[in-house]
Amino acid sequence: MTLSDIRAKVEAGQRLSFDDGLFLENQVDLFTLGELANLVRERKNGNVAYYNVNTHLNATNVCVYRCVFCAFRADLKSEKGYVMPDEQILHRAKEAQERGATELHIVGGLHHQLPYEWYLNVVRIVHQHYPRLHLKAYTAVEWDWFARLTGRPTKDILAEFKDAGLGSLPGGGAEIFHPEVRDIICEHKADTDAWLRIHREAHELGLRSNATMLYGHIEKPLHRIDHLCKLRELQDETGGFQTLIPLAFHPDNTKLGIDHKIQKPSAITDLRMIAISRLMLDNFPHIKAYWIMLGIPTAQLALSYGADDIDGTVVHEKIYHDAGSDTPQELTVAQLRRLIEEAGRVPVERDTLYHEVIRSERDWQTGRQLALPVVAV
Ligand code: V47
Ligand code: SF4
Repeated sequence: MTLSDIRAKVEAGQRLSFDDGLFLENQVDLFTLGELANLVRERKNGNVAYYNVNTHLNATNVCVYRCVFCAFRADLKSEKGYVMPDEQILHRAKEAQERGATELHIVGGLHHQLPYEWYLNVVRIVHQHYPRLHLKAYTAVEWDWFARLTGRPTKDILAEFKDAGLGSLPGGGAEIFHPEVRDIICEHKADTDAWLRIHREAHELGLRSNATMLYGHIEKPLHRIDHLCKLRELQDETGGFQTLIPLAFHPDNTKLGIDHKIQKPSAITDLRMIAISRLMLDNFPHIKAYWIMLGIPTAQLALSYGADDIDGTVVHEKIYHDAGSDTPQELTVAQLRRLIEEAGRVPVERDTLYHEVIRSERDWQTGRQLALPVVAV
């Protein structure tokens, strides 16, 4: 295999193999990766870069699990631990609505004592009071926890939440699927089969979802390519994934960072991950450069290395800021648009399901569907 073979495949829109992926990882320089990934990116999404107006809600940080990469979690009795009362949750949703947000991104810890009904209630009350907010809620790890709490199948639980107002699933909890890594960084929580099964079930129920990959710690190129191939396989089956968000490990305040003396990945690694993800995931419509995690300059560059989305205004972010991120908590729409334009792309506001948002001030309407997934659910 040579670079020209891979280039020919990319130009012809053909799928890259696992071995092609390893070749990209081990033998191809950043600029060539960027050139090839940009070809795919522009073929799929033209010159557009998407953003959305959203807010995060982490209703509790208390967590029974102890993923060694996580600086967000708190022990049950720790001073750092919190559980938001309903009033605070509704206040956060009200604030989001008043700012013109179209989406609330809801994830958190798996609390030792809170019952299943508490998590359901979060979605139910927010949806009842603010039905226009799309609720992108709970990772596969949380759905797996709800099944453990109730003894019920995850698909039933997803269906119950959908009736209560759940709009889609975020991509968290995927980390690295390969057991050589997963067994070290988060051996106790939902395993790979569970993560993939839950996303399959969500897609079967007509819910769309995102996927993530946590890189820049103890994983090797083969683990990352294996991860991407597993996601691609499920997407072939269901077509329900919208975007992959490659997540750079932030080591501050984490056991993994301290034990393995890990430095935050460099901008070069970040851009390589974005480009390789774009090249391997031929059936994912979007690749997201999450600005909170990458920092603004790298997120801007990523828009020329395969990414077509930079996530949203965000406002209240804890997972990365607890782990040492020095990005701001919030970007205004004007700032998001300017950073996209500066990168030479055309900013387009999207809703969670990639419909265009047509806005006059804080009022908004949903427009046409943008860049659909390749396979219909
Ligand atoms: O699953 C936790 C990661 C994820 C650290 O779906 C860390 O649109 C780096 O999934 N360093 C949660 N990463 C965040 C997430 C996400 C973010 C933005 C958009 C979407 C979406 C999803 O954060 C976790 C884990 O992989 N994470 N701690 C850390 N120290
Ligand atoms: Fe808990 Fe999620 Fe942190 Fe793991 S990553 S310790 S499941 S909050």
